[in-house]
Amino acid sequence: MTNHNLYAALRGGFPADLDCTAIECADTEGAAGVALHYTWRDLDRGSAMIANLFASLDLPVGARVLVHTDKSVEALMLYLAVLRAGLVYVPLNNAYQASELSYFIANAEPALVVCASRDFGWLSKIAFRAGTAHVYTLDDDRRGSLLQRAAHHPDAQTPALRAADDVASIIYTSGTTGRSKGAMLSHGNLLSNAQVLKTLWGWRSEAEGGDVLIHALPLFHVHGLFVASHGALLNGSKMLWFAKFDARAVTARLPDATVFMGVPTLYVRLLAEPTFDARACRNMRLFISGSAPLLADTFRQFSERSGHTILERYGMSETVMLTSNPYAPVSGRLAGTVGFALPGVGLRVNTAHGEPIGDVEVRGPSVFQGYWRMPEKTAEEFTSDGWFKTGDVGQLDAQGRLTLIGRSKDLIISGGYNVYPAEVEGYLNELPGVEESAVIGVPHADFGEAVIALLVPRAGATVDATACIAALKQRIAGFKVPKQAIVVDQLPRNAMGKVQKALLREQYRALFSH
Ligand code: MLC
Repeated sequence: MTNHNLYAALRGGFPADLDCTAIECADTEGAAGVALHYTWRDLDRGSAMIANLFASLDLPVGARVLVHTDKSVEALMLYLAVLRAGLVYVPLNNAYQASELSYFIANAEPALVVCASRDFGWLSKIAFRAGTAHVYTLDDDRRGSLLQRAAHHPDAQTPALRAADDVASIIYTSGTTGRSKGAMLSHGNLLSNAQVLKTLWGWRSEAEGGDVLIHALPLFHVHGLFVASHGALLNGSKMLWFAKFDARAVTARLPDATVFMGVPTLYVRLLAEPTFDARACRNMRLFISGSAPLLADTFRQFSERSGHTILERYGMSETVMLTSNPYAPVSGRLAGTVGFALPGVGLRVNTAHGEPIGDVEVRGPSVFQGYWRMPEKTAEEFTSDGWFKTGDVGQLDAQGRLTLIGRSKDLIISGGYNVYPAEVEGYLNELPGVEESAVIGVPHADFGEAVIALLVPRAGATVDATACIAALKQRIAGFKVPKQAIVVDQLPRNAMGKVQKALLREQYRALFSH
């Protein structure tokens, strides 16, 4: 049997000289204040040692490794190790708190959890109670029990035999009504997508001058973990690694890079940075945007300031990347559209009654294997003829170019993070004095959309909006917490009794415009 282990394919992309730099840490220093560099050999050996540690634990086939750590190169090695060991990688946003983690651990039933030392106390309690056998720590300064234990294991390892449709990773995506669903992505899903993008986005070989990617996105989502990391690894290209995005620090390193990937907020922040200009971008080849709609205004301003035309693409956790504006000609990259279906991706707009706008449906080699332990939800999200319903609403032009127009589900995208109003409303409704709530997204210059809440007090009760926000900050990840809460007497409802969110969005759309 051919081994479809994704690591084997990524390893095949490493350069012949394994001792050259694979990753340079741009915002973290090593001992004695020296910039941290990792060679390709370091990535290979480090991930082998962790994979061998996992093998020594005799974890069952398909065991999940749940990861809740800060961004670091060792966290990337951990991901590669999970692939090599043939286990299933389950990354979680490091902003999640105990109530959120409890759900994910109960749902994923991980055999092994890796977390930051600061969270070990509460997180290990949740994990051990749920039956997790091993909890290791990994900090962003190379400390923690994971690396201590891995250090005792050999630094060579043969990637476990995996079939193309074996699950490599589960990425949790929030549900519109219920709790998050785990999208199962296989080794084949991830590799096929990475290979298509390597060609489409013109990743350059060493002979063509090579590429250097600025990696400034989180490692727990499809964008930073798969699109960015796989792109560089598969092409054997160096990464300039930022643990955290900072517009000034990134601008200072742009002259050393050729490729940048970001959510629109990162582009907005680069534009707000006075040192960002065409000179800083002089060696850049490609700026890619995704995960949220890029405003035409940002697209235009960016082009004026930098001389570069952002390439916008479209994807989601369940499918990895689906469409892209053209790499060439640059003039084919249009603001407000997400471009054409990637080679191998089937894309259709399911239009009723001959309307040009409809539900975007897709199929192809990167479409996921289904939701983890939710066969009925999986069935609901596919059409009877096997197309995945993205939940986005769009329009195709005569050439096959897709423009996204809206969403069929109640979803807010804030700074590239998905926020599901129903989840936040659930937490708000539990607060004392709150009868009901409505959470909506309104335009916001930095985050694209900002989460806000309308709160209706119980009869005779008073509700302090600021206190409600403070209470929520103790319970859920900060990016989900409303930036503003407003106390109202009642919520507008339609004849069916449903809250009219479109009306509320209209009413509060200027809340953050100055
Ligand atoms: C942070 N905060 C946010 C936020 N990020 N609030 C709303 N929306 C966000 N996205 C809040 C924190 O809770 C905190 O609040 C305050 O901002 C400062 O936190 P921080 O961590 O210092 O923020 P910052 O570093 O500025 O983060 C902003 C950001 C980050 C834009 C750099 O959000 C980010 O990296 N976003 C990228 C998300 C991403 O990778 N998406 C890809 C999804 S994959 P307080 O109140 O405590 O001060 C996908 C598929 C696809 O969608 O197609 O790609």
